Amino acid sequence: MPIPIHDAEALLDDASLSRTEATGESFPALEHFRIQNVPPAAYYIPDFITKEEEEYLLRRIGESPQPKWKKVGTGRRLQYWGGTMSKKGILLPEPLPDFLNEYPDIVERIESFLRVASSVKGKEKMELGINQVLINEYQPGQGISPHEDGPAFHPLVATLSLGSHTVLDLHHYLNPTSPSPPMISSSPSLTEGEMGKSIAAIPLGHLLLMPRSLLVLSSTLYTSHLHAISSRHKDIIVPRSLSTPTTNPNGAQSSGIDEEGAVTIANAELLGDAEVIDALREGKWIGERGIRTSLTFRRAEKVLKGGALGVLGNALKRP
Ligand SMILES: O=C(O)CCC(=O)C(=O)O
Repeated sequence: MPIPIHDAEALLDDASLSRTEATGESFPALEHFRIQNVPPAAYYIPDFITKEEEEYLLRRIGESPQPKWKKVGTGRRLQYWGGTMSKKGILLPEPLPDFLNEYPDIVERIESFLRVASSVKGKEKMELGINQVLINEYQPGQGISPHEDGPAFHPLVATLSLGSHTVLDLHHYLNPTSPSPPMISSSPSLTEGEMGKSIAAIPLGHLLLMPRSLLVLSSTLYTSHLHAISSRHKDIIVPRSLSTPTTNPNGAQSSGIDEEGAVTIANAELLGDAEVIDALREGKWIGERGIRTSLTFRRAEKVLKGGALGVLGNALKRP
């Protein structure tokens, strides 16, 4: 059973905890959170923040000025903090707001969690260096089509879920000989080079993301796979033993969706949620979706020097 991050201090005698040198904070080793049965590498950390922190963040996000929100896709709303990307994939930086890097300082919590939890002898520490936070708000029935976050960002992202659960689908590209039915990518969020590539219609895995959890995607799951959220009002999850798994070309298990739309999830062992675990033991868990707000923490690799003012400065420069 995973240890909620904010309770980790209570378990200091656990030899698998890593401790930060700077603050003395401790975290369970990252390997505890690795999601099995999906390509490398995804980590699911339940209860990364407390209920009070979740309420506070939702309130502060809700108080953002109206023009900060953009409507996209099927009506979901999004906001960027830390700056926006130029057409050439360069971040025009702006300072992050206090609710992200002062209280509850999620940015630093994620950075130190990754650094400390990944610090294993002989292995490179995971460093993110967050400089942009993308906030998505989904009403029940809204989702996001399969996409990659693209090469403008460091191939490691962390997503915090607030308010409601969702199910994230992981997709792969088809190779020409693959038997799985294709869907042709035409999503504008795909990077230019990926447009027109066929995507397997059957996801290779599903992840249940509960409120307050953190999902970390890295390595090939970032660089050569896609992720999506289907537009549903409710999710039906069944235990793996009740589904008929199929094998995709990567050799990973695909969980088929049955007539009712029930799916199996790859992160069931990591959920740490008694209600879901009990329901799965009984045969299925049904979750009505509420409004879900997700915060995606990432690092744009190229940043304009001098910030957004630099652009203005350059524009005003005389020849
Ligand atoms: O809401 C999420 O969990 C995913 C968001 C996402 O993939 C995106 O905005 O690119």
